Amino acid sequence: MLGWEERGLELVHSGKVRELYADGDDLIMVASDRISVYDVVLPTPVPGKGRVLTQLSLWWFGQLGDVVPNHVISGTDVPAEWAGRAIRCRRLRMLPVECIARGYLAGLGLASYRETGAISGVPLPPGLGEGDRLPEPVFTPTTKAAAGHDEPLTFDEVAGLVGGPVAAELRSATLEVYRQGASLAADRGVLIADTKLEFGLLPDGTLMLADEVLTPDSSRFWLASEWQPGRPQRSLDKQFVRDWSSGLDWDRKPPGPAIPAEVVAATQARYQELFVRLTGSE
Ligand code: PZK
Repeated sequence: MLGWEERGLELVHSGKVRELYADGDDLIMVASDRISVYDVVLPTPVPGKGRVLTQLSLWWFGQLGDVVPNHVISGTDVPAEWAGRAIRCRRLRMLPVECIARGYLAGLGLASYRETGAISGVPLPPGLGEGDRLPEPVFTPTTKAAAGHDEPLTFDEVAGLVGGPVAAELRSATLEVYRQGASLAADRGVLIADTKLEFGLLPDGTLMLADEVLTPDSSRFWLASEWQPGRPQRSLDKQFVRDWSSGLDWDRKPPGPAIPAEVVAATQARYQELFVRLTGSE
């Protein structure tokens, strides 16, 4: 079989768990079976993870196509070696903002709220605690740092980066994708606490949803039946890996530990269960 180099593809970006290739004018995004916890990629893959996340993302792009157009060209016209875990997409002019929507208080949103009572300049009511549902979803964008951590941006700072009209489009598209996605997921017993979206522009200025959408790598998924505000929530996908690794003598710095087979198997089953629950298909 020809490898990607012999087929004239060019590796344009290698992320922690995904790669991006150029194929002529198109891009091909390839999801691996690598898994990260506490931002560290572990040496043991979770077989099938790349396929489940790719198929979930494709399903969401289809569900959300009437909210905002997206970069997908094809989920099948990809090199055979990546079948099922790659997406052919349109190359866009990417906007330098991580577009985050939050419907529940967790992670960096919780940290910011505890310090200032606000997230990304949006004031929230007093008295909220960890895991609480917010009265309204909020747009909490950040920078896209090449290295190090992303920094919160206010709406006015986003407007300074991309212009006022595009900033307004980003905010409304992000909140609408979150609202529709979270509502559909909640009907199926899954809470989406927050999600990170990326957008780009066509040459004519049309805003397009890019990257991956509403996967557990870009969002916090909680099982509705397990939701207990007031404490940290169990993550639907990586909880077995977290629980197992918290019992180790590991400082959460690379290199991470190898994952035992039973933890891999339980994690595979969680990804598959999430896919079936949300999409209703195997
Ligand atoms: C693009 N990334 C992040 C994603 C990685 C890195 N449609 C597009 N057009 C132009 N650029 C991008 C996209 C998309 N999506 C996305 N960087 C550039 C990224 C996946 C794997 F390694």
